[in-house]
Amino acid sequence: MSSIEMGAAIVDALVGVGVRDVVLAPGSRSAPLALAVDRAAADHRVRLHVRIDERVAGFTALGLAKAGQQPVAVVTTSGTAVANLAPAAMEARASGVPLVLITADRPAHLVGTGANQVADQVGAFGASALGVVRLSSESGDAAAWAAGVHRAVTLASGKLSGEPGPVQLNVEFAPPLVGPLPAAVQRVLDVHAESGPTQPHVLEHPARTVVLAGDATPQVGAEARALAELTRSPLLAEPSSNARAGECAIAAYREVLAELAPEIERVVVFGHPTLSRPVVSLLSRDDVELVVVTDRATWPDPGHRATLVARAVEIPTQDDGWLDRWQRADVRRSNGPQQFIADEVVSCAGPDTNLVFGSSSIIRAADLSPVAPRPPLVYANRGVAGIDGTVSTAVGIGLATGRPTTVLLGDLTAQHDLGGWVKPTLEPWPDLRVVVADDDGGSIFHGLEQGAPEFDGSFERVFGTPQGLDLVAVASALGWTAVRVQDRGGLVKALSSDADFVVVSVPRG
Ligand SMILES: Cc1ncc(C[n+]2csc(CCOP(=O)(O)OP(=O)(O)O)c2C)c(N)n1
Repeated sequence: MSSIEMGAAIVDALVGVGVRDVVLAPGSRSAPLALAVDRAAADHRVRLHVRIDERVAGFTALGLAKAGQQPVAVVTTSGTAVANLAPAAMEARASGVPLVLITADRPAHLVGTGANQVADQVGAFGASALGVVRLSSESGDAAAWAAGVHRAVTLASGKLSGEPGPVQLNVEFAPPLVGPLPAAVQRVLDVHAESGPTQPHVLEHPARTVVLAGDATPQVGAEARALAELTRSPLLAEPSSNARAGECAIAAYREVLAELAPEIERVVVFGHPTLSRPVVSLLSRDDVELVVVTDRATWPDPGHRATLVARAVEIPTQDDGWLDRWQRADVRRSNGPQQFIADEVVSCAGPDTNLVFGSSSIIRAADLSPVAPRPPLVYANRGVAGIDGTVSTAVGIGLATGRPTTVLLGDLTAQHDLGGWVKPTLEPWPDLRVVVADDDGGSIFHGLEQGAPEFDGSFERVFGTPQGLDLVAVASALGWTAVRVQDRGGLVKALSSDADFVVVSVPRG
């Protein structure tokens, strides 16, 4: 894909999301945008205003947006041109005026090389900008670039956040910068900020639908479950979705997708799904209508396919046979070494307790565990899925809720937060139990590309990273009642004992 295509896609997306005015200052790097916006103006799809001084351009855009009460885009070339938008950005932030600051850039590999008119301009507006969206002609496609524009304009509009202001859209263009423009494409994203639980956005046309619930708060999880049950839709719920309950929840959905995904026509997403590749491919399909339900100002759409973002939706009830087929296909096929640990801990956690998952294999095992009849409240740091701070997070959750809390995590994840095992003597401490799936190293990597036999020679040292630590000895030294168990029977016994630190030995793989 080329810079010319990216320039055209950006302008098409601006038009599609409702931007009516674009202010442009001339330059070379921004040429793909200049040509595309000139065509859009000639076609009466936008009003174009050209100013030679970027500071003038910025304030002109500010005036247009202030009085028009709609997001306005202002386009500059790379280098100091960008910095000239700073005064207007500062004013726009303070007075809540929606501006999209489109700053053309050179490819990132040129920053710091002495190449002409290159500065490190990402984040140039500092605290004035509500956010930065970055695009490059060297990665992504027209759908991805349009999705970036939709995010930038929605964020600037304050539609979902209630906080309008300036957003930087930094776009790297690699040569060639000019050429014949592709045909204009209408790319529409509906953002329904006015919808909500009492006034959902109504989708009338029938489509074979699944409700997909990623990591979410208990409230959002309950909404996902309620929508699935009301409409008899299969519910594909990750362990920390707080929706993995009830008869619509398909426990082994990740595996069932292999059979039934081709028939899905609409996905309604709640929360932040991150756990499995079958879900990522579902969310990337262009023959699936992707509806995102969110109460946040940003929304998950890694495949750049969302067509509707709303705070709540109403969808038609599904044909009887659809849910039935998912339920009949809901049979787990795989059984990895950590599976029994996830199954037992999930089934033992009562409804008035918290269950906190570490990242890596264990939460993916729980993603195949049977649906618990009365599940606990579930938490996980899935924002960026780090293996750091998991015990400490669980301590915070236990303290905030006052409920008994179990944290289930891998051995490296546990060791990463060794400082979090220390119980401060003068501080309140929650009712907390730690359960470690101990396979002495990172098993997740065995299932990824680096687990292939050709990397065997390097695997243990740079991916597996076994530490050989006696976790029970360390935990005991820190005052925990720690035990090691070797199998399911031992785990069941330990979970009904007083032990607050349970290490389960499992083979890696
Ligand atoms: C802070 C941080 N560092 C590194 C990673 C990369 N990473 C992901 S999983 C993993 C290994 C986790 O091992 P373990 O906790 O034993 O779980 P297992 O893979 O065995 O299930 C690492 C290093 C990360 N996600 N977060």
